Amino acid sequence: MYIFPTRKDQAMKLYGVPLSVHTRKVQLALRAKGIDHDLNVVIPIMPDTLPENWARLSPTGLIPVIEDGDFTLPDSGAIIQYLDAKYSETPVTPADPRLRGRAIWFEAYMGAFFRDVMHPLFHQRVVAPMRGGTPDTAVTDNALSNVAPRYFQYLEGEISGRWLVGETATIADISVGANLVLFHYLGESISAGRYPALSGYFRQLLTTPAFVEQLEAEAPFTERMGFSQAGLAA
Ligand SMILES: N[C@@H](CCC(=O)N[C@@H](CS)C(=O)NCC(=O)O)C(=O)O
Repeated sequence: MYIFPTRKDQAMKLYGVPLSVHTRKVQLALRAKGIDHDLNVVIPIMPDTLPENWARLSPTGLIPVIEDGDFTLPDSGAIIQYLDAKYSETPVTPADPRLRGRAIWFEAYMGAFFRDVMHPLFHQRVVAPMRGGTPDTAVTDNALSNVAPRYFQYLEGEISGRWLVGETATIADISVGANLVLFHYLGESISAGRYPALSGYFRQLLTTPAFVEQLEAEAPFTERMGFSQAGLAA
């Protein structure tokens, strides 16, 4: 029997923002593992949101970072490995060597998807207007028409069941889902005609308790920022 850790009195501190893919990744892992956390909103492009000791907390300046008692750690991948080692009774990284290798591979693959698709889209559609500029549609068109389809086609061929790897939710699913939520916030969607397996898999992922809880928790913030969850509705 699993004893789920609930530590309201000493909740882990997470620095990040709900709109961020990598903050969402850590939040989804925490929720899947049943671990409480307090989110401290830090938006790297807004200097007045940065804690005084930010340079020490985040050597790259990126979010997320956790503070667990006197221990701090940046980087979603490192944080999830830490959480899996500390709360090993509810793993999101499989123990089986092949499944483990594949789960970590998909996490890395979605890191590349973030770099090649989500980052340019987010930068053009959100950051540029915040800075008084206009989105460069050549960049967004390229990301959507030439780059994203390669990633989606690959994922389409890898999905054969409810979970991307093995018989339970893993960091692979968390990584795909965390990215695709932002993809939808930005007004895009996964074509069910072109990618039926990926689209169905993602829809099912959204019904899992960790995703339901996460979307509910981030809604007030993302709605205030003008993003809608309508495209994520069943
Ligand atoms: N490898 C890092 C990537 C973190 C990352 O790219 N964070 C983004 C938000 S999702 C960020 O901090 N962007 C702010 C910036 O680029 O200044 C991780 O997995 O945590």
